[in-house]
Formats: sequence, C-alpha cells, structure tokens
Amino acid sequence: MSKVSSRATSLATRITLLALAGAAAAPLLAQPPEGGQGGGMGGGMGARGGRGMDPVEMIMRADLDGDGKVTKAEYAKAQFDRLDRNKDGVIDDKDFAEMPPQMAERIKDRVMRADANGDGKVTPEELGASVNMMFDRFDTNHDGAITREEAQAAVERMRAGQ
Ligand SMILES: [Ca+2]
Ligand SMILES: [Ca+2]
Ligand SMILES: [Ca+2]
Repeated sequence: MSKVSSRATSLATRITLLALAGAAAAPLLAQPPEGGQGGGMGGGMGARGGRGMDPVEMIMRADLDGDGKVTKAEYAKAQFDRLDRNKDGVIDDKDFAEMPPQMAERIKDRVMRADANGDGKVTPEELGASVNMMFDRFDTNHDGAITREEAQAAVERMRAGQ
C-alpha cells in the first residue's frame, strides 16, 4: 500500500507544480480585462503573457538575478512571493482571501499540504521543502539550478506522462 501512496504523492507533486505555475500566471491575467488587443503599436511582439503562457516561461521567470538559471532558492522565493499576497511572510487564509475565489479554491488544498507543522500557515521554509521535490525533478543534472533546457524537458516529460 505504500506503493500506492507514493505514486499518488508523485502525481500530486506534478499537479501542484502545474497549479503553482497557474497561480503565477493568474495575477497577470487578472489585470487587463482582455479586450484591448494590442495597444495600436503595430502588434507583433506578442504581448508577453496572456493565457497561453508557456509553463517553461513561468518557471524561468523565477530567475530573479537573470543569470539564465533558476536556483532552488530563487524558485522557492518566486513561488512564495506570488502566493503571499499580503506580504506578511506566511501563506494563510488571508492570502487566499485576496485571490480570485476560483483560483484560491483550486490551489488552496495543494498549497496547504506544504504546511508541515499544521498551524494553518505556510512559511517560506515549509513551502521550500515541498518545492524541493519539484525542483529536483526539473534539475535533471542535479547541479542546483534549472536551465531553460531542463525546464523545457521537464515540462515535456510531464505532459507526456499525463
Ligand atoms: Ca538565477
Ligand atoms: Ca500572507
Ligand atoms: Ca506551518
């Protein structure tokens, strides 16, 4: 039976990853109420973003220092900052209350699984620990950083594994 549960866990991890990637995109989507297609500036240049945002881009956005690699710390911090809406240093109900209800509902259970000590708040450390599992999946050469190529490969693997 432990087989079953570990399998379920790894699936949950994948789902969490996708949910977090979605959570990252949502705030951006929430801003312009779609409709103003292109600000007249001759279009082209695809207004980076919108709904079809590539999961690889979402991962690479966590590259806070712009060196082309996402370290574990960068990844964890980027995810945490996006979820800690009220910037009080923990993720809890108050943050979910500030998200669009649908989104909050969708990600809440998964995010709160990171609440290792069960106090109803997810700290950066707690989120970091749960993010590590996902990170390791991406970081295929285990050098502590995800490159764009690794992100791409991981996203493709996940898609294929569905
Ligand atoms: Ca970096
Ligand atoms: Ca918070
Ligand atoms: Ca906690």
